[in-house]
Amino acid sequence: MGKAIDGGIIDVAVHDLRDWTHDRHRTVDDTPYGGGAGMVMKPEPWGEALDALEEADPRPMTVIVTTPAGRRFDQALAYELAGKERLVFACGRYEGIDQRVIDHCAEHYELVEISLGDYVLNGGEVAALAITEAVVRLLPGVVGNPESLVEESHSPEHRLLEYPNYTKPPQWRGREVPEILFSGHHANIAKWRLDQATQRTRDRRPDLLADE
Ligand code: 6GU
Repeated sequence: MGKAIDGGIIDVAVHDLRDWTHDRHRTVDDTPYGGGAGMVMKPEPWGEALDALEEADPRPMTVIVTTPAGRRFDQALAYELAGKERLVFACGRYEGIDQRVIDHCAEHYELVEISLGDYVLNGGEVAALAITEAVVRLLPGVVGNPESLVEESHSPEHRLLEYPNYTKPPQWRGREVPEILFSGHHANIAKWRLDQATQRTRDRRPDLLADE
């Protein structure tokens, strides 16, 4: 992401939601209506923050709310987001954000609720970083060699896990590099790699082979 910023491909800003509070304690949460554990993020600071960001830049905002209840993040969604002009991550803390903020975003912006997977993070900040890194590396000029985007795991071209990689030295701690990789026979090497990728995927992620 640093390279993309330095190269002028993206710009990034971080905001503190408390900048849009007005009380002495800069309160962003409150107890849930209906009772229950934990705190819920108040709608007013979110509303003012989103208004301010909208006002500061004419580009259409795609608002991403990070939540374990969202659409599962994957490489296809990373490609979708890479096509957007302006991503705004709303990182919730505590038990969540008042639902009216989500509904407001759905009405006024393009909204995507995203989950990294079936586990719970305390806040959305780490998730936002992970999503950002997956998206930014897809932008032209960020990854050094664009071909490495084609062969990698989960690329839309093959949806297999990546084959194992080797580099020098040819022996290391008694372990050898597979002989085929020294053969110079590009067709055989490609076939071996496809076999390896297929076998790995069958062993580790059979779900990837099951659909389509
Ligand atoms: Cl995107 N956010 C939070 N807070 N927890 C998560 C998540 C996201 N994905 C899985 N758990």
